[in-house]
Amino acid sequence: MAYEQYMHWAIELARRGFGSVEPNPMVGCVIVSPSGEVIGEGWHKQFGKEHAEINALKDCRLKGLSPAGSTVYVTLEPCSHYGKTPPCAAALIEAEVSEVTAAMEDPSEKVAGRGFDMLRKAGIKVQVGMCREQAELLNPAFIKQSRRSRPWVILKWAQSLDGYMSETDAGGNTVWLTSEASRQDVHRLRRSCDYILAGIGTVLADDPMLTARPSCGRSPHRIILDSKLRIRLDMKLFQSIDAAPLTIFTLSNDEEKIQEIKDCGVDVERAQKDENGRCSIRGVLDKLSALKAQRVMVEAGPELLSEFIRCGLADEFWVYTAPKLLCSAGKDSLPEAMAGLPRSRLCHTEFTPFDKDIRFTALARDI
Ligand code: AOF
Ligand code: ZN
Repeated sequence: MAYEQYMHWAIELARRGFGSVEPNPMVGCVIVSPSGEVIGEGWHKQFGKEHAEINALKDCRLKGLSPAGSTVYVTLEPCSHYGKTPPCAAALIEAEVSEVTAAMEDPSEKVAGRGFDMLRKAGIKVQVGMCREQAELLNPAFIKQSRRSRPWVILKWAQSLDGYMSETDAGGNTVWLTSEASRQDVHRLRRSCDYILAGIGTVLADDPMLTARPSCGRSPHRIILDSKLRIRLDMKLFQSIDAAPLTIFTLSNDEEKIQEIKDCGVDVERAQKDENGRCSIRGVLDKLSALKAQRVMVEAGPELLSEFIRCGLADEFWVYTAPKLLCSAGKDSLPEAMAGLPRSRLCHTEFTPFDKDIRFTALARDI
């Protein structure tokens, strides 16, 4: 096996943590014997639980093999700190491995090169940078938050083949456009995010809960942009406060309604006004940055989605296309809302089938 193949496998293992490890990074690790045999595999499986290296060492020992003298391929610098778990660098030293090949440094303040220093001081050979770009793509939000203290914004929407976002039945109720498989995938995406943001238009039209189901212990904090405070207290968002916190950003001065909302255990924040007299999305993102938000998902209608794109605030896209033609020139037409936007230079595009739907994912720019 060429050496890069070991790192490719570690990257594949890392991906298995998606939707369970955040806000920690996804990390994978492969332990290779001097004869080139993979003797241990591990990945970070759940937030707060063992890191990838510890799981790989455990795997090795469970097979009755010794990691002494081996080479460790890991997608991120082994940590040096006592967090929810003891430092991985110390565990690798104790295991007497000979070499550590890491794809990238850990950019977070608490590690930032100290893991490599510990290993080198213990006489372990350290190499950094193998498959760096692919490893960085595993954790763009973690990297952006560590380096620039700004959240990573993911725009998600579902559409018909002809670019409409909602379908209504004869009674005027919104019906699902995409398959059950796509919807399950969306819930995993929600679990990977710390905040989920929607506009009041979507809330009034769909009465969504915006929680992750099943939550597996993690459902994003819900943010609603509602400049005129049109939200109603009987909406599902209010009935699911125990499942996930809810904050409403508004420009309204209706103190009575604000108090009523607050009495339900919901936070109400004053938004800044943008040039169109609506809640400023930049202002909201500034507030979320101050709260160290890492992954902010936007599940909104075409207007708010295109506003994020127009302002250059979108980092990543998740678009589910269902094999349906709605042919209804309704308000929720994406082509209309997005016409005139600067031509995007999407990169790292991927197409994945979900039952009869296609999921398209892309980054707005290179990381
Ligand atoms: C590693 N291997 O698999 C991961 C690392 O709170 P803790 O103890 O879980 O530490 C979380 C931090 O550890 C996280 O912010 C990142 O810097 C690093 N993640 N490090 O050696 C891993 N997931
Ligand atoms: Zn660690």
